[in-house]
Amino acid sequence: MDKLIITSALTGAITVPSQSEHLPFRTEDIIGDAIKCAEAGAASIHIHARNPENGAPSSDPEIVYQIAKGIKANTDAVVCITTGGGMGMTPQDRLRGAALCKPELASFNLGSMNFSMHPVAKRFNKLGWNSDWEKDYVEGTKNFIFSNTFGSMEIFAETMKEHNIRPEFEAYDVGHLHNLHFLVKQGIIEGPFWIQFVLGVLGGITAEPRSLMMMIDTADRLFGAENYKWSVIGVGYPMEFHMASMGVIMGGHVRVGLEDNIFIRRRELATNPGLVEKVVRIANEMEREIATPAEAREILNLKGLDNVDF
Ligand code: KMH
Ligand code: ZN
Repeated sequence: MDKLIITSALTGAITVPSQSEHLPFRTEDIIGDAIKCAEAGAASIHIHARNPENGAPSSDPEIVYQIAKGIKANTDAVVCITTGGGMGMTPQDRLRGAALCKPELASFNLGSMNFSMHPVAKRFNKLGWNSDWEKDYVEGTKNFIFSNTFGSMEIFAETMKEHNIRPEFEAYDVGHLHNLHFLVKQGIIEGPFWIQFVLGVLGGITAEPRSLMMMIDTADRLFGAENYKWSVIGVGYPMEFHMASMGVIMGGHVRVGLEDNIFIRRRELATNPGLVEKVVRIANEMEREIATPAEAREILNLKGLDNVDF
């Protein structure tokens, strides 16, 4: 087995500050968490920008740049910049940060889907929200379609090729793997692939062991096991740790972070470094070694920190 690549997804665009006091949204706090996660064992840091004033998801490329630069100044972790963005952003908005920074990795979402967290709103309608935008944002996901058409996927592919960015393919359901296969057959994308199985989004496949097995079986059949590496993230608690454990024992890789899950144990809020530390403990118990950023670069064949623009 390869050494284990741990990705930390620090803040994302679905968790809102009312859900956790530990969710970083100020630029310096996002950078601070990235440094601590890298020290804890994360080889890759998945970043989104937030409005530093109120914590709302942002597509401002300047903020993305500041975050990426702050991480690079303090760690050699791989920086993976989102192109998934958040609700209300166009594909062009979503690409701006990656196009400016030309990172080693950027997310590449493999299909359109419902993408909802509206059940969370019920709880905070009772408890109260920290900021005005949160209620509308969370409730608004009930009617949100996360748009990744074939037209926009072509644009994502062209832009990433132009800037020599390796895509991290985000697959939320089995059909997304067939979409990737189609893009490959069309000559739009070439292997080998780095695929993140994002399981448990309301609108995608569940974060259950049998769902992950189906994703792996499908990817093996479409691409051949030797032509791709996979990582998994289970959205929500305790699914994040169930999927992490499977990633560890099956030779895949693992993503964790407050972007997708806010608990470390039942009813106990997590911190980003705490989530990485928990995966390291699971991996240690299973005698799976943890990859350094340098080893992750080798495993994923990345262009290196000297070739990014931040
Ligand atoms: N938070 C994940 C469910 C992206 O950034 O491109 C979605 C995600 C997408 O990570
Ligand atoms: Zn993300």
